[in-house]
Amino acid sequence: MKRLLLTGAAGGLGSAMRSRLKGLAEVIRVSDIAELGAGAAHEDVMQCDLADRAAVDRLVEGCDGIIHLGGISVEDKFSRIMSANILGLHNLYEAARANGMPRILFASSNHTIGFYRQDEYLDHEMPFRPDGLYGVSKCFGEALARMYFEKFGQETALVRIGSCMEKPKNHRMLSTWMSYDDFLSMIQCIFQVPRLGCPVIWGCSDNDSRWWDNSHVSYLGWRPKDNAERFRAEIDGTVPRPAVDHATAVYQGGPFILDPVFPEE
Ligand code: NAI
Ligand code: 15L
Repeated sequence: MKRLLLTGAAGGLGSAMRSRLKGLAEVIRVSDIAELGAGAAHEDVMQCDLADRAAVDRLVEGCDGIIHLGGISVEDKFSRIMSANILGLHNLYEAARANGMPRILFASSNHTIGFYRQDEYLDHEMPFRPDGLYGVSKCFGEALARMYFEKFGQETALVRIGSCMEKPKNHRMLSTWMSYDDFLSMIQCIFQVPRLGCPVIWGCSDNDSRWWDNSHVSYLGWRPKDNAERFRAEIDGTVPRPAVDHATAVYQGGPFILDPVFPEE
């Protein structure tokens, strides 16, 4: 691949993946609304607000692949979610359509299905049950990507990320955790597989207590290697376990279930 675009490169996950992407393409174009500093030799830095249509067109021009992590990543006011995750995503797909339809990895979220219970095992065909406006915006993103696939053939991996961070932080994340190494190997599979289509991919490691079934995407060749179980003793010893009937222990969305719908003021 010649040029791979990473949006959200200044964020938690973006900065963790940024250096790991070296070698996946000749140039990694890193972008965020936030300041990114100087790029490495293999990087091309472009600051960009996803809500700015013309700027997003320039951002996507010349790219053969897009890892789209940019946007609002937690519950927030609808106006902020709308600008980054709804308008911003539409801008990205229109820019992709005008620029040769580079394959896209869309960072969707487990909060599209947060109201399923933790004792349910989900496949990719279960209906959405978003747990807030943030989750709703990710449902919109998945639907938008699906429409661009059916109508124009634009390929996207709809990656419903669980909790991608260095290590799980609580009991829920023993189910939802995805290691950076497993995310990287997923990215490699997504951009290398001859035909991707527009699949939902559950973004979690090979956790003993996972809730999600990825058997429909075995054609990708992705085999996660990590397992959150190795952190169980540490979490049992350091993190208080919520009461069994507390929302964070009942629903897959965990604490997001309890977020209010924020007023616009
Ligand atoms: P983050 O909040 O740390 O990073 C998001 C980045 O997007 C930030 O650097 C922010 O400046 C940028 N951004 C926000 N609005 C923007 C706009 N209008 N234009 C351009 N850039 C904008 O989030 P994190 O944890 O790095 O997540 C990355 C992506 O993965 C997000 O889309 C999030 O929804 C998704 N995700 C992450 C999970 C995780 O465990 N880290 C779990 C599920 C989904
Ligand atoms: C998400 O969608 C968030 O972006 C991230 O910050 C984590 O909280 C994650 O879900 C999670 O559910 O753990």
